[in-house]
Amino acid sequence: MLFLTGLISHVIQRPVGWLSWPSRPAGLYRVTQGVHVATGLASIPLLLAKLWVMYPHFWTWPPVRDIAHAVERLSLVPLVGGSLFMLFTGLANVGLWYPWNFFFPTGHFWGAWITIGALVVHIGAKLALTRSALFGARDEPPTSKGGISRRSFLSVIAGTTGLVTLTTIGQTIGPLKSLGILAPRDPTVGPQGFPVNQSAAEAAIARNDVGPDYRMEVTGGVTNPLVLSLEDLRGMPQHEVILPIACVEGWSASVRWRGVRVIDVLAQAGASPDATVTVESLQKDGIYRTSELNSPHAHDSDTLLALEANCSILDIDHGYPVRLIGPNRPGVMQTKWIAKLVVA
Ligand SMILES: Nc1nc2c(c(=O)[nH]1)N[C@H]1C(S)=C(S)[C@@H](COP(=O)(O)O)O[C@H]1N2
Ligand SMILES: [Mo]
Repeated sequence: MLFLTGLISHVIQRPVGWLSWPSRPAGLYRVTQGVHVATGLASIPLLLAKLWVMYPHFWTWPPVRDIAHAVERLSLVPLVGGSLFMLFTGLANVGLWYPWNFFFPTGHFWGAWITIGALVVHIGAKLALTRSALFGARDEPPTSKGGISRRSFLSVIAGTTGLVTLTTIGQTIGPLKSLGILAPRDPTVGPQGFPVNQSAAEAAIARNDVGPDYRMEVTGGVTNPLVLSLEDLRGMPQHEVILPIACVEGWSASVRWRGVRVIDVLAQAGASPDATVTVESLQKDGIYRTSELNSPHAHDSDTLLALEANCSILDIDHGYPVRLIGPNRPGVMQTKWIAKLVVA
């Protein structure tokens, strides 16, 4: 589950030819990513408990009995190392803490393949061992640990896992909000009633860039390139839609957006009906300054160039003057402070 939901998030952000992530259902990514982060957090006590129980077995003698046993033991290095790496990097990312010098998504992605590969090898070797154990001596699992019974040990672990889940999913699931004491974000706190990820100051957006001289360009493969002022955009038909910002860090918040449909702008520019679009920000650097609208996302009537959130003009930290908002997209692809739409 953890592996699959993670893979989904990865593939959406780095599109591959054979998969075009749909724009519907609008809240799907919110669910897959919420599940990813919640199951990841819940796995932490499970992994620690498993290591605690297995620890004495790491030192058994002789270290290797036969080939299957050697494979099983060797696979533990990437399995244990990988699992610890995945849960640590995931937790740190949720806490916006990066005590390493690789790019988090890349490291977390390759770590996942190593861990899952090691798990498959480990289970394969274990099956071979179990089969031979049926005919030979048996390796009894520990029935108690430091004086506590197996049963109470298991209930402590189940309890801890449940507690972690209850105290963190409140960041997404409204009715559990009051229990969310360990939740890294409160989805209701921030300008206009929802959180900010990367403020205008952090993105080095200058006041000047978003003043009266602001223009949004529509260029690339179009018959009628556009240069639109904020007034031009306000003069076009406005649409309202309630869509979540669903951040990869696991929090999400529903917001009422108002603005211009991307399809209306594409039609005015004379883009082809299967056009894809690169959305570019005024932000000068940083990896999240652009995002791709694949064809289903570019042509969804709920994909907006938002000018307002929750019934007031966008706060500069939420992307004033214009930000992208579309159904079923990861937060990182809801580009703020739009400068340009480049059509392909
Ligand atoms: N230009 C730009 N747009 C951006 C980002 C960014 O760093 N730069 N961060 C993204 C991320 S990770 C998220 S979760 C959403 C958050 O939007 P909000 O700050 O309005 O809640 O904006 C996205 N848009
Ligand atoms: Mo995000």
